[in-house]
Amino acid sequence: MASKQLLIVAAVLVVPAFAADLLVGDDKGWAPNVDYDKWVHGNEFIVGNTLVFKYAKGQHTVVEATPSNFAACSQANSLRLWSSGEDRVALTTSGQRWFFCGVGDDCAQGMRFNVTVLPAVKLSSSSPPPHSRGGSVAAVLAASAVVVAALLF
Ligand SMILES: [Cu+2]
Repeated sequence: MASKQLLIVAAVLVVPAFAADLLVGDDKGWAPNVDYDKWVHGNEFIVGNTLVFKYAKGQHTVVEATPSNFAACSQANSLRLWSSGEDRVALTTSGQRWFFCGVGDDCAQGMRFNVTVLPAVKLSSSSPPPHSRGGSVAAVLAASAVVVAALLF
């Protein structure tokens, strides 16, 4: 009985390290007048995560663009476009990606950001893990601690 509950707790702690939904802008969502640079710096983007853009459908869009088109807020030759109001963008490969709103002059007003997606954690890797992987490892250790605590008590 108790062990089942604790297994669930452990799973909740472990899963976000590998397949977290990242709500763009947190509680402010995808909207004007949000500091997305700050949001990006406060998050960790790892292969397997999914960006979730939430906004009133019709008021904004999500455009994925090349760096130069991102800099110019240009939708010419955009890579992808989403407009559902709750767009899920899976981060399937490592590297940089660029997003902006394609409605009005929202992009020019700052409704845009770019992210660097890091490779998924490889525990077997022989190279020292970069600083950014610390959070994921900590989550796994925290989950392990919960399991150990469960066994002791
Ligand atoms: Cu917009």
